[in-house]
Amino acid sequence: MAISYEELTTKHPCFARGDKSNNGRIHLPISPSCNIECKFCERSFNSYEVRPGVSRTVITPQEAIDAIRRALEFCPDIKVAGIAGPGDTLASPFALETFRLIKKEFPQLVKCMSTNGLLLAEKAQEVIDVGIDSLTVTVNAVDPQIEAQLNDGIYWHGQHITGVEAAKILIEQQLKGIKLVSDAGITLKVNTVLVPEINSDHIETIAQTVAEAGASIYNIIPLIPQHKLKDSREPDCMERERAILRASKYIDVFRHCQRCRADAVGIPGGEDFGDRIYVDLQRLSRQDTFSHG
Ligand code: CLF
Ligand code: SF4
Repeated sequence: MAISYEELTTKHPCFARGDKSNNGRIHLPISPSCNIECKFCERSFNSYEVRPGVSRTVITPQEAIDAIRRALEFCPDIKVAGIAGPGDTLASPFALETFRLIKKEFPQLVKCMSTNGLLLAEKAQEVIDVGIDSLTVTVNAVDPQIEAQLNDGIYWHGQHITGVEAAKILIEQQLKGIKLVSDAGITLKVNTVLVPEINSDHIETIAQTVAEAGASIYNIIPLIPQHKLKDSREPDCMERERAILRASKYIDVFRHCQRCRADAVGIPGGEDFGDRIYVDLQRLSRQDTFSHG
């Protein structure tokens, strides 16, 4: 049985209502590939940038278990084992395989997964059976015309589909997946990347729609202008606050997102132990895919 939302609000740093939490998380950079093409996604392998999409390396499920063991020695406040990249967690089998191992080795840890949701409806039963406690789906629009401005296309059953047609499929699968997983009792968070000229007037509709589909909490992540949206701008404080206020009419809003790396370790916003945990595991740098927290 997955942990309840009420319990997560006290145990999980990214499901905290109100004040910032002092619980920690370890991100396991286990998922190398992605199946969609977000226009703001820029992956990088290095140890210095602090943003989603960046990792020192990609590790194997067994290495993830060793990494958790080491991380708990440095930071006993870690309560959550999360997988958020560097690609999509459902585009390859490694994330679910790792959670199976975590369930056996560290039953006390909250199992947290983040996905773009394209394969969520198809893999919902597997996600439920593996025992995920908290799931995040990134939904940047629920209107295909808007989504198509944020995402170039998807890889869907062996086909590359682009534009509004791709956006329609993505949104349909995301909402269907959110419903299936939340109906099974798993607490669901939705992340939205706030892009001022594209989806800022759409936030209220997204919040209302995902709350109706079963999400419990909502997180608005300010755009980091890069890749094809490098000429867009980051939303200012007023725009963020306005978006939060609008979303709060329908759903709890998480306010302490740190736009974490895919291999972050520690309390979000505090000291990062990633260098000590992943240093032996760094391999040749790769230019592959990215994550979304
Ligand atoms: Fe990681 Fe994401 Fe789980 Fe948190 S991060 S997989 S839900 S354990 Fe948290 Fe970091 Fe923001 Fe993500 S502060 S980027 S929301
Ligand atoms: Fe989008 Fe995440 Fe895939 Fe990058 S890794 S394209 S942000 S879903």
